[in-house]
Amino acid sequence: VDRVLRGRIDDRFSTVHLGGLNLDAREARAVRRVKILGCGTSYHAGMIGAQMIEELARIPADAEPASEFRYRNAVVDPDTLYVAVSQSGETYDVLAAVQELKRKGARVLGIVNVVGSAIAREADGGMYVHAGPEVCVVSTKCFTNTTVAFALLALRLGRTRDLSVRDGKRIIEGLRKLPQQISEILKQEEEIKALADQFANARSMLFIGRVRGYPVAREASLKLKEVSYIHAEAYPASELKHGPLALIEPALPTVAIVPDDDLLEKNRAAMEEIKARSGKILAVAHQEQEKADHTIVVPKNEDELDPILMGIPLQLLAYHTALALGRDIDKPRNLAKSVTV
Ligand code: F1P
Repeated sequence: VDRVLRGRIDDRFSTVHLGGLNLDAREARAVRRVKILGCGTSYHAGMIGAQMIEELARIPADAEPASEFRYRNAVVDPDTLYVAVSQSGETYDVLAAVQELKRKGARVLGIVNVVGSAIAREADGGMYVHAGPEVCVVSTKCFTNTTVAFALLALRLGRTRDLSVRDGKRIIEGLRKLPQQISEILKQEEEIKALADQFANARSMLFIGRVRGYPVAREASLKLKEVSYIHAEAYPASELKHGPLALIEPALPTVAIVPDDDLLEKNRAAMEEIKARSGKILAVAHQEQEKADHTIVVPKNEDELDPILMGIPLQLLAYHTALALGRDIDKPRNLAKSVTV
């Protein structure tokens, strides 16, 4: 995170790599919509990015799996800014989507980790996320850094729009707090390991989150699947009552993302529904949650930046659950460092 932030807030992107954003103030103002494409973890980081862009720049934004986008003859719109996200920079579904977009005349930015990779070379501009060359198959640091890069992109777009100077400063201060806050979360590793030892017996787990918490729930469920091979499903908390409540029973633990924001009471009500059906709950929250059997308390940041921190303890939970089950975390089965077909 330090590496993404260092110099990149103050220089207003002028020296950010991949050629920089390659988007002057007039062009940034002309963007009517942002469409983010990525696969797996990168798609989830893009979901967080889309929310940041809507909240901070008030530009309609959404994320879609590149693997779907490339097959559906999508409308390519000249006023849309496309952003391709990839840790490896080689994922074929993302690359194919970028090439198709470029053929149709779209402007495509890349948010990529591996320097000089295929997607970085194809993109019209963008950012490297500096998550290090040692990244393993399962993306963790890169997820965090990509979300930080999106916060910077949202600020950059917001500066040409509705973002007030006060809000801009507030977010920059928040970003600067992240490295320290992440260290605080990592200090809870022993406690998280003890929880993981309990969850290693589960056959399946449910992850819920609402709005900002939903991409976090999705990513946490993907991490658990990838490294522990425990079945996990992520649901928007608001969709629980539209079907999945039928699944709740003591043998299906739920991980609930419960940030201290204006949706706190709604999220508490969702936990109550689960408790009423004897479901076990692990909450990730900014304060102890009475309805939960366990709470992992994470430091509070600005509301828009909370998702960056809330995924980290759940990466650790997946890691320790996999370790408890004797899985090979660095070489998860059926998973490649970059999916090139
Ligand atoms: C995308 C991805 C990863 C996942 C695994 C397979 O990779 O789905 O999120 O953890 O490595 O590929 P990338 O495009 O971000 O390199």
